[in-house]
Amino acid sequence: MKAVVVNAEGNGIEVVEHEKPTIGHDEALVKVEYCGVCHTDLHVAHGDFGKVPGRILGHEGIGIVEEIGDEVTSLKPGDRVSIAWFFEGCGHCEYCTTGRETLCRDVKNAGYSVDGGMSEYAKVTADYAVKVPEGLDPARASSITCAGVTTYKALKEAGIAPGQWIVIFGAGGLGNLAIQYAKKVFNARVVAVDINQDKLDLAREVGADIVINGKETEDVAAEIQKLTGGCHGAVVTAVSKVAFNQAVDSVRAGGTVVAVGLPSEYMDLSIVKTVLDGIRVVGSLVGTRKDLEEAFDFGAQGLVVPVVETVPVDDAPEVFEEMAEGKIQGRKVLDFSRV
Ligand code: 8ID
Ligand code: ZN
Repeated sequence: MKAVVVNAEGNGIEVVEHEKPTIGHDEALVKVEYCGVCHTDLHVAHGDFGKVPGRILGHEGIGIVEEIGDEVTSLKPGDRVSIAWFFEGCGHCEYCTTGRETLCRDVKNAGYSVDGGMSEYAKVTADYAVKVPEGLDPARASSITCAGVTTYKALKEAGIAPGQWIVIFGAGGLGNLAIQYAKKVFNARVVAVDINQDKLDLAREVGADIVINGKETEDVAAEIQKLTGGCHGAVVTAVSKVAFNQAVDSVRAGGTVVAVGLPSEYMDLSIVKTVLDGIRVVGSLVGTRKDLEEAFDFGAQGLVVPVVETVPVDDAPEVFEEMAEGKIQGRKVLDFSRV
């Protein structure tokens, strides 16, 4: 079967012919239809979290269950399911038992610590694969499997209430969905910041009330303070410490900054401002199975419509290059249904 893997040097990707997986008692074999390319795949391919040569990439996978192990009761052949970054937790640690399963210390992550969704067939731990509801287009569902659930969860972490201001830094794959969830699900007022004008045009189209070009605006945080009186929350999906620092200065006293993007850098944090303004800075990692079920449901209701372009699997190397150069609008999704 065809698969997109990290190359032997652990610093890039290649499309290869790969052995089809075999499943264990608690697993299911999925015939993959679509898998989106997330910026995290680029970090993994470049070894930003440690080199993983030979690993099948992908954690925005969607496909149809073809076969189930003899102990599986939660799925049946024909079900449409996700292959997500949160692939499996231990099920019994303090995180798994308190609604914070993505923080499990023995977690498995698709496309990083175990093989992921960028292949014609993938295996999943059946109880951890989330079913895709009827009426949700599978290519669009692929984007919700990471970009959607991650930003939906980040907005929950921001504690944003209807009518309040949220600023989204980075309006790429994650950011454009963050804007949609913020607007349509949380009923917030939304500022979008990006350094590429095409991303801001899309941000406007999907509902941002205010857009700010970080390259052309001298003091982004001051502008946000002037226009909104300070945002109640910020979600940072940009892959740059500049945006993290601007986010801290963009929120009002009592505001929450949710860190989502993964640049390999440190952010500056004024201790005095953090203390005197009572600012909360929190990290947020994808979402639980329940979060994904909810995020899918808002997609199925048509409240959130991921912007996707499907491309042939052989185009994967170009897609990764385009992502590195910031040229993609929404998501490019590898189409395994046509392999
Ligand atoms: O669970 C998580 N925390 C999680 C889940 C999924 C993805 C984290 N991520 C991480 C990815 O690993 C990546 O580091 O979130 C980051 C964004 O992923 P993405 O949305 O898939 O990447 P993208 O489509 O390339 O979008 C990034 C956007 O940031 C803008 C770019 O123009 C682009 O639109 N951007 C950059 I780079 N620097 C900026 C800046 N200084 C900026 N926008 C505003 N200010
Ligand atoms: Zn991702």
